[in-house]
Amino acid sequence: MTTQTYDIPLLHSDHHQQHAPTLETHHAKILNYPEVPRRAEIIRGHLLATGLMQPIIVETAMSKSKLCQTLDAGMVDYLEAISRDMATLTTESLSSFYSLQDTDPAHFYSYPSVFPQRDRIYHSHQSLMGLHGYYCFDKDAPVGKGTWEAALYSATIAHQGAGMILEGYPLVYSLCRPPGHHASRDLMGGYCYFNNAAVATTRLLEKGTVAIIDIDYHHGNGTQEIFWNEPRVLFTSIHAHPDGEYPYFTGYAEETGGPAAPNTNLNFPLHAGATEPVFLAVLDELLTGVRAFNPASIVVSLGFDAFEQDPLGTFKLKVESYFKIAQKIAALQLPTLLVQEGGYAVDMLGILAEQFANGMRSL
Ligand code: SP5
Ligand code: ZN
Repeated sequence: MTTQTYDIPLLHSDHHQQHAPTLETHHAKILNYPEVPRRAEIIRGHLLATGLMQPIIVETAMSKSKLCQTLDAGMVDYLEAISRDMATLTTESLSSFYSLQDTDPAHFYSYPSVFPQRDRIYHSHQSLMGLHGYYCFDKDAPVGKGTWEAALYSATIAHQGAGMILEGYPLVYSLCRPPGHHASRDLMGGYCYFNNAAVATTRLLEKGTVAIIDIDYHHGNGTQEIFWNEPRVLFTSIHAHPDGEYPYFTGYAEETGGPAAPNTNLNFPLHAGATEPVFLAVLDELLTGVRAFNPASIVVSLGFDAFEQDPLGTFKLKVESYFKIAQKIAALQLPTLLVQEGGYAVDMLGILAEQFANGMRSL
């Protein structure tokens, strides 16, 4: 008897471990930062134990010039500069500037405290703190000394995954961390620095049109913005309604694409507490839109925060829901790149990822 192994490439790297903020604020309350290194470690460990996956360690970072085919060079350079600056901090320099913070430089993360509006800047020079806010849309993209490498390798994992799809693999799992879908060309936020799914999509455009299916609980405002006016990319998303959920300003069904790309943006906002039947019915509608677009390949922005146990979400998806969602996406029978986004019920993430990978096996 031969044992059949099903080898889905699983691309990952250890560099994310050096990006580990511990705190975020919410209405002036200090909370634990939910986007922790263990998220990726649990998924990697669990998926490798299934025997479904072929592990590939990404060892070489993509070039900045490739990154800047999708992202703004000023933002990329800035993240590198501030992250390297953080590495030069000493306990003395820290305590004099940030007397209220943790004064261990290894644990220090810079948070923006002002968000300069771009039509209200009168001087070409800006301080590092001014620039941090300049490249953020919220306060939830803290930068430490390991953040640059983590973000760069996360984007590289997505880029290399797209390369494997171009080589002919039907299904690839890019285990990106930090996540990316809230970040746009020139703005970071929502635990996101570089938009990994967008970097992958840009590369996949070599092969033809691309449809992005974003099932993270939160709207992928960054991805939507990057491809807003791009007729070769269909962005589709199911997420919590922006009236009551982060990111609050995008995700409405009325957002359908820019003047050069009408009807290439499909948003399906759901009310808080949405259950599996509601989610799957809307997914069918979304997939009808994807089929009509007739893409050459698919990028799934794979968040697990619509799961019922997620501490940030309100949806009620079950473990098996992720198998069913994947089956429906696999039924498109198109080359598919999975790009890891959010999901904060950390102990369950491996199980959810396995369900999803199993559901995709008909590809
Ligand atoms: C990639 C991704 O999933 N980013 C999500 C960013 C969500 N940020 C909003 C944080 C809201 C504060 N947390 C409240 C915890 C309630 N238990
Ligand atoms: Zn999310």
